[in-house]
Amino acid sequence: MNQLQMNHSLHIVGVQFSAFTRVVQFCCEEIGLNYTLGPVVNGQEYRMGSQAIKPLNPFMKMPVLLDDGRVLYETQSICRYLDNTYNQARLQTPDPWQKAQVDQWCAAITAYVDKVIVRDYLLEFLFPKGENNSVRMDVVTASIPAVLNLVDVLERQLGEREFLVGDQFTLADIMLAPALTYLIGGPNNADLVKNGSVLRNYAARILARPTAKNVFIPIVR
Ligand SMILES: N[C@@H](CCC(=O)N[C@@H](CS)C(=O)NCC(=O)O)C(=O)O
Repeated sequence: MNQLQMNHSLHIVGVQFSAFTRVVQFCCEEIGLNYTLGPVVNGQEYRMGSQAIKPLNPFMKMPVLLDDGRVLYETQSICRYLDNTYNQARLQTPDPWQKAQVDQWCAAITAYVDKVIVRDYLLEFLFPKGENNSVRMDVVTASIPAVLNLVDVLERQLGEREFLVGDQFTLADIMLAPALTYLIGGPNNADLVKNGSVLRNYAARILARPTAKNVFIPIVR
């Protein structure tokens, strides 16, 4: 257990397959924190998207962090809090410009990567909304150009780099990992992220981290 965390209990209210919940979990794993994760706290179930979450998060989104009973929501804020409090901000780099780049990528990933890859593309396969719960292929087809554009943006940013920002693993890599690994493990993945490509090799490096093994597991619903 991380020394500073000795007397604190950390719980991530969320479901493990949720991409944003995985971000916070991956952050805890990278910092070496002791945490629990799940939608049930003291017998109360906080189902995804339900009104039950309102007392914890008025916007009814997961994840929510409970740190010794204190409540914090929004994935980026949770990760920064954990890194600042328990990790001497090592996942954000000491250099102000590099840190701004980390912040920029965290914001862009939250806004655009999540929308394009998770909401508009992958969720159609996970929760199909067509007739008799079939996948709406017209929706999938319409979403693919934006996915390909995003893959291109990420590949350009990575270039020859090992990590998304600068030369160290940061919160930006943590933020991207769940959506990216879902994309690479998902349908049409060989067409969307080519074998041997910069992005696929980067994802493989992230998945090879020892801290990834409890996070990037098959989906249990
Ligand atoms: N801005 C929020 C977004 C979190 C979010 O969209 N969570 C999803 C699960 S990955 C959720 O709670 N969805 C339920 C719903 O929208 O009803 C954050 O960054 O934490």
